[in-house]
Amino acid sequence: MRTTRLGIAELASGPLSSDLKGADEFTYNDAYSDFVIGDWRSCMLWNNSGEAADAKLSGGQYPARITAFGEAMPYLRSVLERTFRLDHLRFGRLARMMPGTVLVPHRDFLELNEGFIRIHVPLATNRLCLNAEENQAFHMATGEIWFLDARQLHSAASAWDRPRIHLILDFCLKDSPLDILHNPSQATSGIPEDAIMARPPLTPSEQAAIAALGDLVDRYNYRDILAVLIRKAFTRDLPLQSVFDQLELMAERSGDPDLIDTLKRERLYFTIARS
Ligand code: YCP
Ligand code: CO
Repeated sequence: MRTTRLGIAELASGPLSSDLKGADEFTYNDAYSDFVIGDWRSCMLWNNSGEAADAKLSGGQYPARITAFGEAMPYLRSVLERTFRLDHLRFGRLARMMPGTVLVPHRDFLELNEGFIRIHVPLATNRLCLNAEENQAFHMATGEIWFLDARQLHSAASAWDRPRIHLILDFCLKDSPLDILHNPSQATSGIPEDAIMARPPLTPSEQAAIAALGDLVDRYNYRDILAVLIRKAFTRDLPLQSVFDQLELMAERSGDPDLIDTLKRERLYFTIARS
């Protein structure tokens, strides 16, 4: 199944905000910081060991064990127990994305033998918080339950001035992603229209401005230029793969062989293989 909105979790704003207030004080880890430009951190609520310090996804056992941080969100836990078949849950995390952050376009699960059914439930978000997949940008609203096909190239960006908080759940189930729900509704297909951001094409002068960054790029600033390109992909019709293409063209224009080599390696790591 491709990325789809599966349904809506009924979240009562009072009890949810009291859970989230507590979550302000949780310890967020730096796992996966190489995918982040800005500040994106996560906090384990369920994992293999029940120890929040085990911060990375791995193969392993289910049902997952709840951590002390998971226990400290009793309202969220009650909603999740009612909504999801938690006996198939492997990992549950809070992901906190700070203002101005972007994720480098990547595919997930490349380092694992098997992937998971990846679910996002936004808990605190705004229309200025977007995800992108291949050649689409979209917004996931508070309480919506999304299946994200995380094996597709994807990214995220926030232009909101507050932390974007998502719950990320990884399930192990051979059946359709819909089967992680106690009460699956009609299967829809693809990203719904009302979630998609209109992205007009790059204007000729924007294209020229991007090409000219090849005169500026070097090994000290290429992450900044990468961030500019990623951000542009959320407002302009710029497929995520072409973010890497454009950066590679700039590196070639710069004539720096080390930079060209670094970009090739990084693109491979984010999109093809982690070894
Ligand atoms: C995600 N993938 O797409 C995560 C963020 C890196 C791995 C961190 O939400
Ligand atoms: Co990802």
